[in-house]
Amino acid sequence: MKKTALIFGVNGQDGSYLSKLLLKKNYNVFGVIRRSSSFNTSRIDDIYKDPHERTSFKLIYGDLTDSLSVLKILKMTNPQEVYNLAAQSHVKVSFDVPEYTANVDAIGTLRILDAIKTLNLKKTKFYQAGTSEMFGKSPPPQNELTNFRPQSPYAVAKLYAHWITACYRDAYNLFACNGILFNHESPVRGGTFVTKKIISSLCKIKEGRKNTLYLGNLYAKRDWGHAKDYVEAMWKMLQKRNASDFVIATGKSYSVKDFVNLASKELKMNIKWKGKGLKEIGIYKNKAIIKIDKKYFRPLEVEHLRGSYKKAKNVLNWSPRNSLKQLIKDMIISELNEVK
Ligand code: NAP
Ligand code: F7E
Repeated sequence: MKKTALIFGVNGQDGSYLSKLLLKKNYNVFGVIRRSSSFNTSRIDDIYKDPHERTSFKLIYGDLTDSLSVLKILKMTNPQEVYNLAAQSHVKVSFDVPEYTANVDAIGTLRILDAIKTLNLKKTKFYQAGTSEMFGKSPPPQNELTNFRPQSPYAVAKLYAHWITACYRDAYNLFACNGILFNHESPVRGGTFVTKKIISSLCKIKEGRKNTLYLGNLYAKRDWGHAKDYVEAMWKMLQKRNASDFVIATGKSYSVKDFVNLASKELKMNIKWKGKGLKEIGIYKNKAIIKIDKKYFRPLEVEHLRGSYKKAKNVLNWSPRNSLKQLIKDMIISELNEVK
């Protein structure tokens, strides 16, 4: 019997990788997309081009801010597995739209959980896309027992989602897991996240199609993994007999400046740094190609995230397969193809 999965956020970075993984595992996949005034399915369009996968992959309109649509979709699809990947996922933007972020990321999660409970879907397993941002100010290494000290409206909203998932699991005996995922990237990462922005700009600068890359805080450190590996961990969580919460990370961290240096090395661009603070610049072929713009700083910053994935390794037999170097290579190959 084919299993059915329902993915909220199907056209996002993770949704596109997870769809492909589940289709490979012979699932029927339903994905929820929002109505948009322009096409918003570029990350999943290739699935439609495959005549075999097209029959197992269906898109439905819905929105996490609309409980009627959430309830209707769960009733109609009656899935064995639900993945909630939908979110206003940009930390900086969450300071601009805090109420909307809470509505989607926090209450949106409640809407799905309550629909599962109300419809009495006893066999439905639920995955919640939690984040290392919830650790915020707690120093590394962070694991499942580390205190949450969120530093943004995004992280606070995700913290509500984390606890309401645990609450519904305990109160109503739902199979509900929280993944606490550290940053993960890929060639289809959104263009306003720092890794994609750096790679995309450096490739364009190298090809003579752009002059300057503007960045914010170069010294924040992140634990960056590959989205391809991380969606596999999501699936593994829902295959266990018991529901639990897991940190998914690589265990290594690098600063934004380290990331620029690694990417430029891969592109064979020799960048020299000069100056300090807002005056710091990156020089390539005698030109300042990297400058600091204070508009990219956040009202509060998370300085250092580095996760311990020991529990995932022991319980799920999961470890990251791709190194940061491999991730950067993947992103560069895809970007250069596009630029050219
Ligand atoms: P993403 O690329 O920004 O995708 C977010 C998805 O959510 C998109 O499909 C988006 O649709 C959808 N969405 C936004 N608002 C919605 C709404 N009101 N109703 C229904 N769908 C809505 O994010 P991602 O990187 O794939 O991340 C997936 C999930 O993991 C997110 O919840 C994110 O917060 C979380 N997370 C990500 C990371 C990471 O490093 N990538 C780490 C930890 C946790 P549109 O295309 O219409 O906007
Ligand atoms: O920033 C610094 C910035 O926006 C990373 C989301 O997927 O991962 C992501 O959140 C760091 C921060 O990711 C720029 O200040 C410097 O310290 O790529 P980011 P994020 O905020 O870590 C977590 C785990 C999630 O859950 C989120 O959904 O880079 N930084 N200069 C910059 N960041 C951006 N975006 N743009 C800059 O110009």
